[in-house]
Amino acid sequence: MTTTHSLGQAARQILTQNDKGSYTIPTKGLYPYQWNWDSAIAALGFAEFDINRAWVELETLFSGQWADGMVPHILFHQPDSGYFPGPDVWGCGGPIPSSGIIQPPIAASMARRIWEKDTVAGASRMVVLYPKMLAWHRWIMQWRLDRGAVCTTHPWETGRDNAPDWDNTMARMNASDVGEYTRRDTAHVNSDDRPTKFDYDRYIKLVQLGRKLNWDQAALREQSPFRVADPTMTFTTLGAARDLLAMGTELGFDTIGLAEDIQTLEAGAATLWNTDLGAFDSRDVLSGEWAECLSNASYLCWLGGIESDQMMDRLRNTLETVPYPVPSNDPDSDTFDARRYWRGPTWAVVNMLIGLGLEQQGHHAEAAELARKTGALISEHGFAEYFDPLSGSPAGGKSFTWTAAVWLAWAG
Ligand code: 9YW
Repeated sequence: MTTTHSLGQAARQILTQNDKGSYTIPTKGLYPYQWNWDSAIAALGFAEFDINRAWVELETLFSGQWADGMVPHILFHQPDSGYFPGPDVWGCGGPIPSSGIIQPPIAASMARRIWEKDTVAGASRMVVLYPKMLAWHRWIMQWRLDRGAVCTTHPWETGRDNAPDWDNTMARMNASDVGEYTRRDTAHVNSDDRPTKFDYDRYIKLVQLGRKLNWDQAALREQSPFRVADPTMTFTTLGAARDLLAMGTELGFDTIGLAEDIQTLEAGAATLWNTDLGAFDSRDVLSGEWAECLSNASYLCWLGGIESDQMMDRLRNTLETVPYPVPSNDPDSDTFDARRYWRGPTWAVVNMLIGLGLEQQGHHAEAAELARKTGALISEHGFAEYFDPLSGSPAGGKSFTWTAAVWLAWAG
């Protein structure tokens, strides 16, 4: 029988095996670089047994920050032919070869939790880290708002690659001239569980457009066919703004504008409420259409400090009726697919972010229930990238960093 103790050891071992010295890869083979929000989660996991290594993880992430404040979604520290698209395709000019888009900005919220465990040494680490985190926040506020909600400019930015949230927007895009390319992801894992070629053509098309425009945000805002205000980006930015304000106030750092930003983002979060759906939803900024998607990101409202009785009713129902919650797509939706990446599967990492939000807002019973169910899922089915929400069966990459970190920091 596997005990909590031995699972804890296995989780540490995964972090250690995926540790490249100053950054952690999500999993061997499939994802051989440093990913932005994975790294913030890895840091929280490291903080359970090596707090210095936790800080180093965040410091390495911010060493890839661009001069304008942007923090890329992937840092290509070392060449690796096992992943596509690599730095040659992105054509970016930051201090470290990188992608040209971001990911959900959870680093500040994870940094706050690590700092609370380590306020003495943490205060000096924060002297360097805090201004960088604030600069990234300001970059997002400058370039990504629509009616106060935060927009994603690429499905990869939300970390929810092929979520049905983007289906209508992607269907309107023409990618017929994307050219030939070879995917590498399907060489590592089952292609039936991955985004389709239709999706990938459009992912690459958007990268080509960004590169053509030199990743100029003003030009991209004018010309990109993909701009969607989304719960992932909005709630994580809102949560990060609150955490930056709390840390900055406590440590006596620059907090100028943060209180106003929080008000702006709160108003933006309200624009994501789809009354007919009865949930927080994604909104295509260019067409004005709702995605009509209840996703696991809809439940990140609490992480953003936003209360919703209707979301709470839905969460309780999901906890009762779905065998392995929280599914990334509503099981009653026509687009639900229990195995295909962000179109149905349960992601332990999103569960933790939902759970941390619930705790922060004082919903302790629901937070504990979600942590218990996530812990059971991991202990029965291992440290997989994600899981089938109906059977619990593991899918995607194995020995996955963030699933191990979730066990250590929250579910174990
Ligand atoms: C890709 C690394 C990343 C995650 C994303 C996930 C996937 C990368 O893997 O995206 O190439 O599809 O969707 O959330 O950060 O784990």
